[in-house]
Amino acid sequence: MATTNPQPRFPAGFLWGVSTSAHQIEGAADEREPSVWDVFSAGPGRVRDGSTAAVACDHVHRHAEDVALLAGLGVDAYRFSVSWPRVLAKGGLDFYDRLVDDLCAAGVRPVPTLFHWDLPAGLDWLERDTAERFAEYVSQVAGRLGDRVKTWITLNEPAEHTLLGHALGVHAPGRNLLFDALPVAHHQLLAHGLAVRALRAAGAGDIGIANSHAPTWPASGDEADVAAAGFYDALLNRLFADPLLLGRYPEGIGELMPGDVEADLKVVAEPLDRYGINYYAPTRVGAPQGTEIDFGGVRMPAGLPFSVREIEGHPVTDFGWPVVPEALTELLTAFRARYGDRLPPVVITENGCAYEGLDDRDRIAYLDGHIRALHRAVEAGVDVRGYFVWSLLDNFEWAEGYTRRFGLVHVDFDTLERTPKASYDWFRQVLRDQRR
Ligand code: GBH
Repeated sequence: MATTNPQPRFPAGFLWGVSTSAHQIEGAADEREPSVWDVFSAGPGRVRDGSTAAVACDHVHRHAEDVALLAGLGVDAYRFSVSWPRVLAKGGLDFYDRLVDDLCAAGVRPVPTLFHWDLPAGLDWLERDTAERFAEYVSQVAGRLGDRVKTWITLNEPAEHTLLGHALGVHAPGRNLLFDALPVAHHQLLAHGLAVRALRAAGAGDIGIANSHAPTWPASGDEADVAAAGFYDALLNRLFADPLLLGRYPEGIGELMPGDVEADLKVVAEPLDRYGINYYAPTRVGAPQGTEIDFGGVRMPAGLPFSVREIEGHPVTDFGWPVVPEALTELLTAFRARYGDRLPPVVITENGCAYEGLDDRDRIAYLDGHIRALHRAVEAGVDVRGYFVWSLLDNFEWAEGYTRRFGLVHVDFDTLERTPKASYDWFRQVLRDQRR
């Protein structure tokens, strides 16, 4: 069986890790300020199982156990996120201070993401001022943790936060603005650039962002399908990568942004040390079909200048997302070709899949295939420096509540008991083989 062979060896110093995010695991909601996700998930019909993340994995009270799981796994690094609403609460930074100490004591490098969708409830990404407020908060966090934290990630997936949260309304804050959501993208990118400056001012040397990217496949060779796929690619991939790496918006999109963005783009394009990519699946896109369409479980309104189509001929996860490891190689080599030397060393900041069960062979096969596909990108000359599995723990999967399990570790959401899955043991062995 292919999955029992040792993985091909990655370059020395390659960073192996796992990822989580604050809102999805922390719980202890009464020990922080409210976020847009607390408000959103309290509304009826927003989250599939009617749940909220008020308790989630109760990680705030069980972080010692979770750090022990990380140490047992043998990862080099742990990517978690800092909750801005928790930092706003009195003593909120104390939790991250302890977590970072525990990680360092366990020999695990802390890799905090400074924003993973849980905006403080009073703030709004439609307002430009939110970018400035973000930079202030980032300075505060860096001032407290910067003596021990050397690796920082500014934002998680501003594309998904814009699309799902502000254009389609299926995530917090639940707005249905379609193309009028574009300022949300610009303000997050500006917030990123200001945060990079704030982190540099605090002495940080290893800074990146985690963007979601997916190769976009035209539904056919027809001109209309190719054009629609190109537009989708501009909106979901290049809208975020181009300003960061090339200092400009894709053609036709800059014009839709608020005001004169030229000066802002200089801030957005502050040089980065790492470019983080969250990869799950490719997307197949064709000309509009005039009906509602399904996008990974999300209903998209008709009237958009494209339609997302099903990818056939591949296994799918419990989420319905196709399993296509070779698309990760394709994504990375295409990135290298497009951005050339402007592309900093890449880190896969998330990769994983939803499956039920403790004997999760499907997850092992998914991860195995993707790590091999990543290695092929390295062989093809892409400078890749790390790989993080999403996720350490089963957690609050946003609009899906607790109905989709991404963890290497199972969580019983009644007792909060943690149980390592087969994939946890498998990934531990992968890490051992890499170090032999
Ligand atoms: C990430 O977003 C988030 O950062 C993380 O918080 C979350 O828990 C995790 O992924 C799992 O969802 O229908 O086949 O075209 C992932 C964003 C958007 C990636 C939808 C896959 C659709 C795949 N995803 N996309 S498909």
